[in-house]
Amino acid sequence: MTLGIMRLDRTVLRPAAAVVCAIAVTATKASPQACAIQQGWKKDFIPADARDFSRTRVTQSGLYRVSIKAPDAEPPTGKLHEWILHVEDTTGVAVDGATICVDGGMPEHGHGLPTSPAMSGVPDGGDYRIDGMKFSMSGWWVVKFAIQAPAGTDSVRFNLQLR
Ligand SMILES: [Cu+2]
Repeated sequence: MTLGIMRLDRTVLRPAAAVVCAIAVTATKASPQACAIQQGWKKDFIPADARDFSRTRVTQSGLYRVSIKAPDAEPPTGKLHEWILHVEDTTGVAVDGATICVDGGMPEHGHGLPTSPAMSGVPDGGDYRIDGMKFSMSGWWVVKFAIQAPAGTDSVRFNLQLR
């Protein structure tokens, strides 16, 4: 079975997640706490018929509403690209000044993203640019964002089915 491989991957990928956080923190001079809650995506296994592929989702504790504004269509595989993530509170007011950490992977395969995406630039009207996104293959991917802002730290996950 693949259990042995998954366990190995988890061990190997932990330093990679720490690197993602370090980059994000350097870019925004924020505390590293926002990254601490993002490590659980591999345990969030969802059966195929129960996966929600919405582009807009409310964070786990209900603090923020997060949308993938770009790419418009299905993200490419095997190609470096950027995402624009929109963050607002649940009344629709844009949230600027957040620190966003990125993690993700394929729960069915036990591997993470091939790159270490991080937010870059200054958020504008609740829009955050995430650089360095890349998906190495087709299939079910989970991308998880940890969002730290004055209203609190929360996380949101998106499911993607890439062809
Ligand atoms: Cu895979």
